[in-house]
Amino acid sequence: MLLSQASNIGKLTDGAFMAITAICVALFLTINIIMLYFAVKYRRSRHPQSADIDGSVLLELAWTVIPAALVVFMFYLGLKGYAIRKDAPGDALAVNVRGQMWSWIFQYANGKESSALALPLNRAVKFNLTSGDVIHSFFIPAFGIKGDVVPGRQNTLWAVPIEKGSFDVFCTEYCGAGHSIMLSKAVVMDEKDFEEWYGAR
Ligand SMILES: [Cu+2]
Repeated sequence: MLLSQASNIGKLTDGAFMAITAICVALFLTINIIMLYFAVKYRRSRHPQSADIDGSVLLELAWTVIPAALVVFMFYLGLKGYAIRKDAPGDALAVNVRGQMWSWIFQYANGKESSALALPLNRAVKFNLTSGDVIHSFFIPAFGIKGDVVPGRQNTLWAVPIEKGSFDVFCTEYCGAGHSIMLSKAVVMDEKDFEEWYGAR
């Protein structure tokens, strides 16, 4: 799935991705159309003698300042999304995500453990990422979130699931022979169903 709209963060990620893609497409078309135009206009049959050009301050400023501003704008889009990812709401449901060769274990505040990630709909979830051995990476494409799972430190991510369903969970850091089977599911359910699941030990 190209779009990651099953969480609030995914919508932001997709927004930034689409904006950057639109800028790239616009630049690609502009540059190629101008190039074709000049290639035709100044073809050899009409301009057998080439001319010396001394440069143009205005043009040089334009092609320096405009791309620089675009780069800064794209950086800003990325930074904004990155900064938001670091600040989970205070009332977020905490889930410890433990990566190990080659499976995921999800631990909840009441001590419940699961190999699948059960989540309530429309409630913020904070993921505390820890590793039992080597470096892994926790990735839920449908949520638009991904974080390194590093031994000896705890990284965090958060998201609000906004769509019910079952979504793929991957490890995206090569971590050994079983890396490709290091899979799980994030199952987003109604609050009531989640409470039932959470309460059953
Ligand atoms: Cu892994």
